[in-house]
Amino acid sequence: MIQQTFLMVKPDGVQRSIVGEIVSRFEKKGFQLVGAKLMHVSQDLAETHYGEHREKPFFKELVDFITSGPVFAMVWEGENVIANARQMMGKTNPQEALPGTIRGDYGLIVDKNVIHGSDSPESAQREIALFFSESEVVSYNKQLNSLLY
Ligand code: RTP
Ligand code: MG
Repeated sequence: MIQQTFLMVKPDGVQRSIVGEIVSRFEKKGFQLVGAKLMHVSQDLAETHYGEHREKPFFKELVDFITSGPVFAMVWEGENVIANARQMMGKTNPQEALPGTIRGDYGLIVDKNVIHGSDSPESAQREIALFFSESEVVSYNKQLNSLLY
């Protein structure tokens, strides 16, 4: 099923200049970029976005980190993109993420794990709406898609 997901290069990834590398991986896989912006995440947006972790011991640290510098927020579209992007990202803890995954190749510790990705269709819908207005998500046909599907 063709889906959309919300992906975000976290402040560590932006600081380390691997935004292009990360975008490139999803492009080469065959997914289609339909929304993107470099932005600061406000305290409010961070707390809403990570609301499911409000009671966790690492919540404050998580919010402080995601608001510490610009992030690169993206919407990606394609076949089964929600689960597939999570696979390409690797496990939450980069120490457990396999080589070849984004966190496995670029991350060292769980607090600074380079990228966020929606974990379900419900999360994807919620997070896309949180970060992007409707007019910022651009649907368009790519010739290439006829070679993929
Ligand atoms: P994300 O939401 O950022 O895509 O990561 P995820 O689904 O793989 O992991 P999740 O359980 O949603 O956790 C959100 C973020 O919280 C940080 N975390 N720290 N110190 C810890 O034990 C711990 N556990 C999670 C990570 O940065 C994780 O990405
Ligand atoms: Mg998560």
